Amino acid sequence: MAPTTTRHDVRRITAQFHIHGDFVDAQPYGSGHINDTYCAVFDQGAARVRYIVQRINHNIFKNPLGLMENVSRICRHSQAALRESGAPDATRRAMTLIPARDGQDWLVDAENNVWRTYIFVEGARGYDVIENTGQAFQAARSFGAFQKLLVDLPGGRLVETIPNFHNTTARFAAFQKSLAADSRNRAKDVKAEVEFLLAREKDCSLVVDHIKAGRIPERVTHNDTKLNNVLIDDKTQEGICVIDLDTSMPGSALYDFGDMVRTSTSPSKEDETDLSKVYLQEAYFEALARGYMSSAGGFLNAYEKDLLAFSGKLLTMECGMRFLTDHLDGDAYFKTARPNHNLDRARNQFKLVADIEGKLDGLNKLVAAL
Ligand code: ADP
Ligand code: GN1
Ligand code: MG
Repeated sequence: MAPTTTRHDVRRITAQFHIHGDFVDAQPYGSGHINDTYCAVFDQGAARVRYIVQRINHNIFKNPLGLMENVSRICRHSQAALRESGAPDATRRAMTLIPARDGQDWLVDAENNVWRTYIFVEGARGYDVIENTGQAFQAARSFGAFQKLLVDLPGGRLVETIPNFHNTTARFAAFQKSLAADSRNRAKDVKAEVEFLLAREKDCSLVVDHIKAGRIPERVTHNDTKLNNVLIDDKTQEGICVIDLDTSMPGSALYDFGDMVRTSTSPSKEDETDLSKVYLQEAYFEALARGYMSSAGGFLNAYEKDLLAFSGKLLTMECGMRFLTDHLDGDAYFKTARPNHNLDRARNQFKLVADIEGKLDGLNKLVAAL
């Protein structure tokens, strides 16, 4: 099982960042599957102030310093754009890194862990399960605006923090390799799931082939547009801040839209085991498509627009395949909280894929009508 959040000496870590006041407390925070995230509280006299302190999972991100250079460039560019536009409360609308005492935007500790500290975006939260179509519209508008903002990111191509991250052809090959190795002797229990994927091998290469042929352009994309990676303002319900920038790198607009469909159209969590509660709600898909087109519609080409609905099926299948692969590998990648957690997640995602398949024609019509 991949380790669940381990305790670190966050007081000692934060002492090496430019944070004013006295350390009060730090607790594990959020429901991310990858990094170790803490919320640290400081007493600054007039107020208690919270910070997000994260240890980058360097088993997954093999080049954490390259990753931090990406994140730093994106944060600075976003802050500059906000200041230029005169937007109020800029530190709530884009992530802001607190520098370490040596002036860098990150810290390398004695065990070679890479740490960073962000200003805590107060008065907003991310949702693991969507509550209304307004949230879908807002999340999609925010991720589209994020892509638009990064169209003119200065400083050259971003580092690929995980090469081939959404290369579904390569993901399929990795799945087949794990299946053949069957290192935990689990293949015998997942025959139906394996069949499900093998029957859909062709789908895996469609977008990758369009990209190779130049029909779908490379863009700077977020690549992890889970609903809980956009914070929604508690009062106004506006999508206020895109977070979790670790996979922001060259990608396809379709990866971002597809992962929104995966995480924002079903009424239950991605590890729900009652599969009757897992299905795509058309009204949520429509809200996503409208929100996304409102900010990204101006730069998408015809191929991208045509494949928006398909991308929902593709990214859901890809994620299910990654969960199943991790189950076969013995749960080495995603954090898990119970036995067969990754298998439950895979089954959940495949149910959603099957449901999207049945609705695809209608969804395509919906997009075309926009
Ligand atoms: P992971 O890659 O493990 O998903 P995230 O960067 O998404 O890590 O952070 C985990 C959680 O911490 C998020 O889901 C969110 O709830 C919270 N979080 C992260 N950054 C901030 C921030 N700047 N302000 C408030 N909450 C945050
Ligand atoms: C991980 O970090 P988090 O929890 O936002 C994963 C995504 C998956 C997602 C599935 C770097 O996202 O790719 O879609 O879990 N991130 C990485 O919930 O692998
Ligand atoms: Mg996250």
